[in-house]
Amino acid sequence: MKRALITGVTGQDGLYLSELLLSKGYEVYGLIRGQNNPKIDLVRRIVPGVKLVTGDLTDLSSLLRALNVARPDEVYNLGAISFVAYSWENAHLTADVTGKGVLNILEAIRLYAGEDADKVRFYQASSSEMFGKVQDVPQRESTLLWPRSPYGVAKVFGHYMTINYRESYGMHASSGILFNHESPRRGPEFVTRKVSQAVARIKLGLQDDITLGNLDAKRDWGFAGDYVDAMWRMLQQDEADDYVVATGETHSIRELLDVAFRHVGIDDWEPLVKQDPRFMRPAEVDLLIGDPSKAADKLGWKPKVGFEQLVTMMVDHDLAEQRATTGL
Ligand code: NAP
Ligand code: F7E
Repeated sequence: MKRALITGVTGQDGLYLSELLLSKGYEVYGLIRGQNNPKIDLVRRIVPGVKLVTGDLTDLSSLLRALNVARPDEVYNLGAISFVAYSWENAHLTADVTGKGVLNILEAIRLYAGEDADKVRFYQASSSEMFGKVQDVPQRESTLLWPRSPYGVAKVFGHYMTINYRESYGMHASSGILFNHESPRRGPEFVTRKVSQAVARIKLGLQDDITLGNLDAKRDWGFAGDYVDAMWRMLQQDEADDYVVATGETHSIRELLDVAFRHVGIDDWEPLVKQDPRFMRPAEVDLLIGDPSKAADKLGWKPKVGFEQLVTMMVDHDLAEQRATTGL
């Protein structure tokens, strides 16, 4: 039975990855931070098979302890401060968790495993935000990185640290450059879930309108359940490497609104959408579209859920959730 340790187990991807690994017969350990993390109940409900170990990415000794408990064959480093807008307001913290946290977990693995460090396979959750002011369209593994936020800069540090540990110590350390991926488990601070929740509430008469920022940005949005499968596939390769994981399609926030509102029978959404500079970013990433051909060729990975299916799945989920909580 293989053993895996997941940091960020309480997050969207941590939950999907836990389900995937448990279904493959893994013994799964999830790192939980904080003395009374409110998301523990969620993890216990959705993936009761996961064993919880306490630790924080900013605390190297806690990571060493967690490794000694989990004794993992595979480590998936999904823990991060992941909300880009928040990273400007908390840039040092973002650098410590999202950036230096990667160094901490890599170093903890090296100290824990010693000469066998190559036997503990490592996945780093890198991000398309590293492409920022994009230098190629579509973006691929070789595209020059030009991050536009403290989050993006921290992810670049983690990406290169992962490559450095691979090259310096022969570690099986892979970096997955994942484009935006969403689901009904997405945090409500991200635009897709903010829209799906608001559309459901507007449809049910619980909310009048929604206030957003930049409607013209374009993202390559996929389904989180598909993307955790790509993470797992990376760690099953003989050699560690870096991979872009994306759908190869891009859509604007306006198109997201089109699909979400149309799904509940509202064609003209303009009167229901307000804009506020509060939701604009000091530096925007205008266009993301990934080229997933390396992941397709080497990992045999392909996304299964398309953009419309993703958005309607999220709206349907939020309609059901709002109905259940309000009794409507
Ligand atoms: P998420 O839902 O925001 O989850 C982030 C996780 O990080 C949570 O479990 C959180 O735990 C944990 N965390 C925060 N600070 C920590 C710390 N100091 N020590 C240990 N854990 C900590 O993010 P996600 O969408 O699942 O994304 C997973 C990873 O992929 C993240 O690294 C993200 O940056 C990256 N990524 C995401 C996307 C995407 O579109 N979703 C795309 C590319 C890359 P708490 O419950 O304790 O807060
Ligand atoms: O923004 C625009 C916003 O916050 C998407 C993270 O998982 O994916 C995610 O980062 C776009 C941006 O995601 C609102 O300006 C407009 O252009 O949903 P988001 P993100 O910043 O792309 C990457 C790959 C990650 O790695 C990150 O961890 O939508 N937008 N109006 C808005 N965004 C938000 N959140 N709220 C608005 O009201």
